[in-house]
Amino acid sequence: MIKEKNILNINKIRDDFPILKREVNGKPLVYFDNGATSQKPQLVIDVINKYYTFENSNIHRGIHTLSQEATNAYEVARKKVQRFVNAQHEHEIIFTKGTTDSINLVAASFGKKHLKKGDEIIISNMEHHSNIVPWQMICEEKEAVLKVIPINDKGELLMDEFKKLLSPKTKFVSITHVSNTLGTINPVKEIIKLAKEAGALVLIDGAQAVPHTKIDVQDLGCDFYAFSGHKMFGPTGVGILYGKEAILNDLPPYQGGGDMIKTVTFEKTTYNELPHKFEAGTPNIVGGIGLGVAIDYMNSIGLDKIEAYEHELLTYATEQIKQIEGVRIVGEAAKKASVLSFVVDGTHPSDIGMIIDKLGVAIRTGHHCTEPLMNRLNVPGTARASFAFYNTFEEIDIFIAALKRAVTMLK
Ligand code: C6P
Repeated sequence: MIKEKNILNINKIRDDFPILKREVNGKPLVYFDNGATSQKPQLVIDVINKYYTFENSNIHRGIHTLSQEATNAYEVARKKVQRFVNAQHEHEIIFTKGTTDSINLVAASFGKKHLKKGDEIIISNMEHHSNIVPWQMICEEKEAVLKVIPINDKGELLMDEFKKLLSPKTKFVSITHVSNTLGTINPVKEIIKLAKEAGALVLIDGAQAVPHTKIDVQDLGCDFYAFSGHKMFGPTGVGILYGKEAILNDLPPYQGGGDMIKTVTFEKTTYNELPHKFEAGTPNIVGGIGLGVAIDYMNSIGLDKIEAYEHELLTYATEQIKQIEGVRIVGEAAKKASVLSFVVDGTHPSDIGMIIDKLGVAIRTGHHCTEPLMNRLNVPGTARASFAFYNTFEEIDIFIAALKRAVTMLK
């Protein structure tokens, strides 16, 4: 039963997202593919337009006014990110291209300096490829071993198995906060505590958590936290790596180039201070600025309200979908974010996706870049509806009606 439909001023919020007014295949768009990327509010679109119209300049390089203004706007955005995740210092916030880039940075840099033959890295069975492949690559190079925390059939981590995997050989634990495919919210605080007791460093992949819940990296106690701007109402091509100051200082740079150096001679290069040491080359300047505006926007709504509202959406959608014969939910963890994955007996997920797209409903189908998870659950793929705070209960009704039609057609 839905307790509160009116946690948010939903009409006002929807007005802020121009794309939500468009039609797809002659029907009003119902956008339930927020896990892949979220839509952008007008404020973010406007700041990108304004930047290229009036302010465009390179940063950290020029003494002229435009360059200083652009540098200032970019560094203000960094401060907003710092406050948003409650990092202790703003130089602990590294701008990257996205979650994938952030994880690659850590795997390559940590691996290069600290990984030796026989060392172990722990990930889980529900990781996105972005949190598997970079670790496989560095393990192969260093002859280290990748260990995997198994899950139960509901899509929850087996914490006892995790404890058994931890040993003095464990050098790093890298785990997703929220599963993009199942919606499972993992007990990351406990994972971090256990990993730290074993002497390992910990990275949390926050790509699917940051858009839905308040993050406090100091409270979590993680060494690294990675996320993407485009899943949290900001632009594509920008993301964040939070890292603890002492640990970032200890790691070697990931890429060489402009901005990450102090001095260069042909004999020797010395590196810049944090955060610039990890930010080689001209960054996605407007991406960073746009991300800052997206953070302002989320703050103006309130993370608590976003979380509560999305919980209601998920509960309602789950109740409704369970009433359709032949539909099976994939991922029934006790704690879930607003992701609803499912399969329909005797049908292929992509057929479902294509039919409901004709009815204006956008969902994602396939393996969701989690092939090892699909193998574990013995499904080729799923259909996935993922909700954001601008979605409505009425849209869920449209989705359910479209899904019923698809199921009838395909049976
Ligand atoms: N998941 C999805 O539809 P990038 O592409 O770097 O912004 O994010 C990668 C990534 C890493 N971790 C998790 C948990 C993710 O969900 C994603 C992106 C999208 O589920 C696209 S595959």
